Amino acid sequence: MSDSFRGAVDASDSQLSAESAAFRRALDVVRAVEPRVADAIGAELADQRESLKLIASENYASPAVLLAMGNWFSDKYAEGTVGRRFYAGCRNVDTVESVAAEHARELFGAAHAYVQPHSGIDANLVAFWAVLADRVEGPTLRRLSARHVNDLTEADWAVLRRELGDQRMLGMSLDAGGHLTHGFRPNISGKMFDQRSYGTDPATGLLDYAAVREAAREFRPLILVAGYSAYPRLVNFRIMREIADEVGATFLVDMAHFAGLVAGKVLTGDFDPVPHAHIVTTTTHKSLRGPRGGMVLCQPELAEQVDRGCPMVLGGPLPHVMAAKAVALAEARRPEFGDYARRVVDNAVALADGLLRRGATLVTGGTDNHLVLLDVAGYGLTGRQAESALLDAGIVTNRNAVPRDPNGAWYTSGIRVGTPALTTRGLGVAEMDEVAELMHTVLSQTTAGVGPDGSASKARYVLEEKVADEVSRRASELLSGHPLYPSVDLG
Ligand code: DSN
Repeated sequence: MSDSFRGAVDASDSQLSAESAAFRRALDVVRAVEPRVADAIGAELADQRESLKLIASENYASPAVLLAMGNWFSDKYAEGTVGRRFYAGCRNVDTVESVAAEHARELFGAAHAYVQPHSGIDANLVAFWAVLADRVEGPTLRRLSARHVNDLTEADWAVLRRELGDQRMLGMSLDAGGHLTHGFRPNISGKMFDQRSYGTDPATGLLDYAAVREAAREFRPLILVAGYSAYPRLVNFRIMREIADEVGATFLVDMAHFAGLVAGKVLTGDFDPVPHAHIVTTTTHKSLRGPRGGMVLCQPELAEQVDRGCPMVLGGPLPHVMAAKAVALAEARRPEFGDYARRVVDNAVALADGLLRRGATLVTGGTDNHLVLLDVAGYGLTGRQAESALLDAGIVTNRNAVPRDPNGAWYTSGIRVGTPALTTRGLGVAEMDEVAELMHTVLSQTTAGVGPDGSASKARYVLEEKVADEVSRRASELLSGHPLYPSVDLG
């Protein structure tokens, strides 16, 4: 495993064997009850070891993070917050929640951290409700802010819906790389808010701050959202905050994708959202390399409302996951994590360069962060065809819309790739050229297929088995130099 990962878990030889023993025995216990589950867990490790994981939102958590989740905290209810629970017996939950929040505050330089959200969507919902409660005037909202949500009657809810009215949210458009939870219809945020989006410059693919300012002046949103899941460049949060201030908006940044780059101090100054935003949301499992989950950081004036996240919009906290968040955040405070974050970006730039040299088209022409967005139309493919062909060759990616995508959000014209996982595994800049070569080989040798009636298909494709097999062999060879979880031998 990579030096950075060794550093992150500080693994000595004796710990390595301890990890093998821990996972083996845990699986034996599971196997005694339901062997199919134990087998699937083992098979998942084997699959992850064998595939070239380029999904930009995935990573590999350390054994310490994984082990922190499998314990008795899973049995505990702990609605409420530290020291103010709706259940008795939460003293140990209070400990892990406090430790996780302390690490989060220190790591990100945040005034307040709320570590209960179960996912990024949940973190955003907590943040949206906190802003609504803080900003929207109305007697029912005020009562809601002051009391337990269960105290509201049906009549209260009817009044509340009227009070909320059509609050406005301005966020990045989905096809420019924004996220569903930033006010789009398939998500509840699209029903809670009257949403408008800002896109990117058609010529450069870059965020156009003048256009954002113009949209904000015209639309006057309650919340201005920045953050993305498929934009390969940096966002200047200082400028975005200036725009928010000019129109009286609360500035919210969803840093789910790049939290690890903020934690590792690769994104600083204007590019660090924490000093500029009123409220920041994130997941903990992407570039931050923690357990699956979410988190909210905010300025002091929003802290009380944010802490009402459970039970306002969240189910009972997951104390076992908060324990794992605490471990991951402690790991991210180590100097090695800064090296890791820098190498994530170096690798993404090297991968982009390798693809460009082979003639690929990249949205914005490259990357400044952890992800690269390929427009695969140049290969004569849809994103769906490219994703499937790459998977046949052991390369795991996901299809993604590109700006103004003619194939829509289902078939798409793009493939999004990211380097957080391969960097954890220890691959470096030199190996990114081979990854680019493997991807290009598959994409250039795949052709679009036809449907049963002979018409062009957006899903079917043709890739010779021998090409897929050869790429798969080369990918395995590349990965064999960087074994995944070498400290874990399931036997
Ligand atoms: N599903 C995540 C991603 O892949 O980017 C975002 O929620």
